[in-house]
Amino acid sequence: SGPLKDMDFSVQEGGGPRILHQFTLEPPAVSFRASGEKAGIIDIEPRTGILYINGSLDWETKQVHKLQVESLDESGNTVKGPYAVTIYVEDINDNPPEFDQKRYFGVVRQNSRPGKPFMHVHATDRDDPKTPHAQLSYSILHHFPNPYEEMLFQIDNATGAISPSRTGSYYLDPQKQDTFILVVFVKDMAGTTTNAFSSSVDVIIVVMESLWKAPPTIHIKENSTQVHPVNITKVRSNEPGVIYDIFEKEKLPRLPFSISENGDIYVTEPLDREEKDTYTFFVVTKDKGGELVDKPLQIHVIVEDINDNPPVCQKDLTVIEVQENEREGSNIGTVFAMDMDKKDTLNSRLQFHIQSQEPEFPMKNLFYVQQDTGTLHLAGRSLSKRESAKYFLKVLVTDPDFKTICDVEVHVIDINDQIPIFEKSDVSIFNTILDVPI
Ligand SMILES: [Ca+2]
Ligand SMILES: [Ca+2]
Ligand SMILES: [Ca+2]
Ligand SMILES: [Ca+2]
Repeated sequence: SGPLKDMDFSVQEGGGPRILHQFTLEPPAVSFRASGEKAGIIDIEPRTGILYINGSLDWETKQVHKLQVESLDESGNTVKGPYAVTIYVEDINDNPPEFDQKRYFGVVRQNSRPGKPFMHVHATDRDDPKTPHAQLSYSILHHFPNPYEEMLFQIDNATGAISPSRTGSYYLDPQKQDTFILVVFVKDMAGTTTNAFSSSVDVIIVVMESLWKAPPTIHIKENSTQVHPVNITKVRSNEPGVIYDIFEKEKLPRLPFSISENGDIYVTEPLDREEKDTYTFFVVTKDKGGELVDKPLQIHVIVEDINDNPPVCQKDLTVIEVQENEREGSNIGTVFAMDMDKKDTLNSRLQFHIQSQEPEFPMKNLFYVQQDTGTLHLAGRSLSKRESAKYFLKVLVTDPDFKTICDVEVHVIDINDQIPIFEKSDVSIFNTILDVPI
């Protein structure tokens, strides 16, 4: 108790009738009077000065009650005051959290990124949000069906955002199970005490097929004469408004592909299979903040061969030596040629023909070439150096569209040419040559 002055009080809500204070009378005052936000239960006893509450205050109804108190003399005139008496109501946890909806419906696409929310639940608690009484924590109580060890869905316990778990991102498949029911639980007191209030709600989730799928391997014919860029495929995100981008896997000096803002993929220039025959890159989607939205998709491109390379002779001139005593039919050497087009296809299939022989003495067709291997053989007879020491052959090498001529020179040699044996007279000539001063 004490004399009349400004005073503040804190009262817990729901506490029942009580006395807060007693003001002492100071002559000539004989009584007190209270006015203001009395809520029908707060008052002061005029003669004793007892300030009391005749019932329970409710924080959710009114958090502060402001009253004015004055003291009066016999004639009812104010002696002191009015003074401010303020009663602050303290919250207690007397309200359970309640979900905003009777039940929730959500749609999730197959292959969604783990942790990417596709829906939210939300509950409200009427208690003081500045206290744990209205701090809510969400969790998944039941998961029907629950076919894997880890749940397919997860909930952010603070925000109520529901997203696929890592397992869900991998296994969700509308072909296997297209509907799930989650029972989501919410507790106040931040979920930390067992005597918190709680509520639950059903969440029905439908799984839909993903639009975000890698297209099958793309085949592009090399050296296309079409006007570029040429649309080759498209991708579509499950999310609206994403930004598409291409992410290069190989460290290429340039990547001849682009993607439009709606996911159409283009080749930007003609490709050359002989330069590079496959391309692999990723398509990604990002949100406005630059965060990845979908899992990157791998795009695989195969450059298809066309016959755009003629055969090439390995040497400008192939020189072959043949001894006079080589028998007819003998293999005397090979004309080598290659073709840059795709191996083991007709585009690089080479065939060989002898187009001409110089001189045609003592007859034509002294040689033949195996048409699929390029090996040269003596035809009908052995060669004689006295008839001709050299023959010039033009060998025609063809693929299905191109032809190339490879030059071959055949040297006819005898044993003595091959292994020089110097007779005495020859040696003296040799020495004479060496003796000549330069
Ligand atoms: Ca509460
Ligand atoms: Ca309360
Ligand atoms: Ca070719
Ligand atoms: Ca080619």
